[in-house]
Amino acid sequence: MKKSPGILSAALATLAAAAALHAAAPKRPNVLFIISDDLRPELGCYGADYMHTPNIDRLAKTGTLFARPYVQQAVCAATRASFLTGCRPDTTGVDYPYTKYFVDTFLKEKPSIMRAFMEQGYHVRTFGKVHHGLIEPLSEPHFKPSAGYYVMAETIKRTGGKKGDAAKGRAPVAELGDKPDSAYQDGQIADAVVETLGRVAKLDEPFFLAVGFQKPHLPWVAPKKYADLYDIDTVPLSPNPRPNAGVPEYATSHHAITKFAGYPSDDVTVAQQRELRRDYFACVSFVDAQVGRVLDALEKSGAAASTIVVFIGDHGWHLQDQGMWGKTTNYEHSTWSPLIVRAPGFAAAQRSNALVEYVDIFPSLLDLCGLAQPDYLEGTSFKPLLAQPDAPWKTAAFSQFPRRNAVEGYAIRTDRYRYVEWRDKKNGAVTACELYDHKTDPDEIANLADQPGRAALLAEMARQLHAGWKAALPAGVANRSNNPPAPPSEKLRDSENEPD
Ligand SMILES: [Ca+2]
Repeated sequence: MKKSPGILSAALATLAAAAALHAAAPKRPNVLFIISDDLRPELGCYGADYMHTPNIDRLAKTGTLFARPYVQQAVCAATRASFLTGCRPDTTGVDYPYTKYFVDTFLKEKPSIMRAFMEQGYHVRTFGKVHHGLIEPLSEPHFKPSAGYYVMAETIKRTGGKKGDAAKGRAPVAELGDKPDSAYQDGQIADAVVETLGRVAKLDEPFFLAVGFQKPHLPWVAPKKYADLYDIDTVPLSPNPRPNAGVPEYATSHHAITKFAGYPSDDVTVAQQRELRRDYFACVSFVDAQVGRVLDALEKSGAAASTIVVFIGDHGWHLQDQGMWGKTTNYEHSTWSPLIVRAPGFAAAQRSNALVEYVDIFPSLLDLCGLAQPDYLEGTSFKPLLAQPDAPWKTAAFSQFPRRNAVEGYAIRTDRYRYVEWRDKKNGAVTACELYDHKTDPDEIANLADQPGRAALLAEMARQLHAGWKAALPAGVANRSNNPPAPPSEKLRDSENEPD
C-alpha cells in the first residue's frame, strides 16, 4: 500500500517516540520455560536420592521448589492446552488431541503464553514439544529436531523409525545406544537453545524461550551412558504395584507400554519392572544433562541474573504404580509433576509445600514480568509464594479425566486427602468415589470411600469438589491473578496527602 509522505513521517515519529519510551523503561526479565514430557517428580531435589539429576537439583538450589504442584489433566494435549492458555480443561475443551475449535477459535481469542509475551514486546521462540502437535508463528521459527524416535540403525531397520510402529508391536520400548547426546532429539533441542541464547541475550527486547524436551516420554530412547548411571539391581520398585481394591476398572485404563514390543499386557515381572524403571530413569538423567547445558549457556550469555527460569513436567507417570504403566489417571502419580521457579529478586534454595496448579504458571509469569493480565485466566499467580513460601495458599488442587466409555472423573487434592468422583457423562450421576488419606497412605493404596464411618468426610470432600477452584483460593486473593495495582510512588503519595 502506498502511503503519503505525511502519514509516513507521522508513523516514524510514533515509532521514534515508542523507541524513546522503550529505552527509558527498565528491561523486563527474560523467561526460560523448560518442559519435560511425562516427567514425574522422581528427582534428587524431590527426595529421590537414587536419581542422577544434578542439574535440575542445582536449579532447585538457586530457586524455589514447589513440592506439591498438580496438573489439571494428565495427558499431553489436555495439560498443555491448559497450562499454555491459563485455562482449565473444561474451558479449553481439549481432552486428547487439540480440537479444531481450540486451534481455530479458542487460541485466537485467548492467546497462548508464547503469543501473550510476543504481543507484549518479547522475542519468542519455541523448541521441540511445547504445544501438542501445533506450531505457532512466533518471533523466529520453531526448532524441530531432525533425529528420529530411534537413532540406531538396527532399530530403525526393524521399526522404520516411526513411533506408529509401536502400535504394530514392532518397536522396542527402549533403545540405549552408544551415541552422543546430539544424535537424539533432546540433544539437538539443547544445541539449538544454546545457540539461540547466545543471540537473543544481546537483543534490545527481552526473550521468552519455551523449550520442550521430549523425554522421558515413551519410547525410552537415550544415550547408554545415562542408563549406566543406575545399578539395575538396586532400582527401587513401586510401593503400590497392584490395582487398588474396590475401585472401578476405569480408574486405571491406560497401559501405554503394552503397545511396544516384548512387554506383556498384564503381569510385568520384577526383573522387567527394574529394567523399565531404569530405562525411564536414564531418560530423566538425559533430560537433566540437557537442562544443565541450557543453564550453562544462560550463565555464559550474561543474562542469567535477569532471567526467570521455570522447569516443569507436563504430568506424572505410573511406573507399575496401581498396576499401571502410563498416565491418564486422577491419581497422585499422574497428576503430580515438578515445578521449580528461579526468579530475579527472590531467595534461593526455597521450598514451598503450598498446593499449586499448572494453570497458575501463565498468570505467575505475567505477574513476575509485570505484564498485563487477561481477565479470563483460571489460575492464580504464585508470585507471593516466592516471597513467602509458607504463606497460606489454596485449599485444593483440581484435576480431571474423562473416559471414552461414558464416565468422567473429577478429583481434588487437599492438604491431606485425594477425593475422586466418577460421574456418568449423560446424567451426571455419581458412579464411584475414591478417597485416599495421604497422612497414612501416601501411595494411595486403600480406598476409604466405602469404609464405614466416612460419610461426613466424604460429604465434605464432595462439597469442596463441587464448590470448584474459585472457592479454594487463598483468602484475599481474587479469582484473578492480578496483584493489587502498584502503590503510587512515595513522592506522588506525599503530594496527594498535602492539604490544599
Ligand atoms: Ca506428556
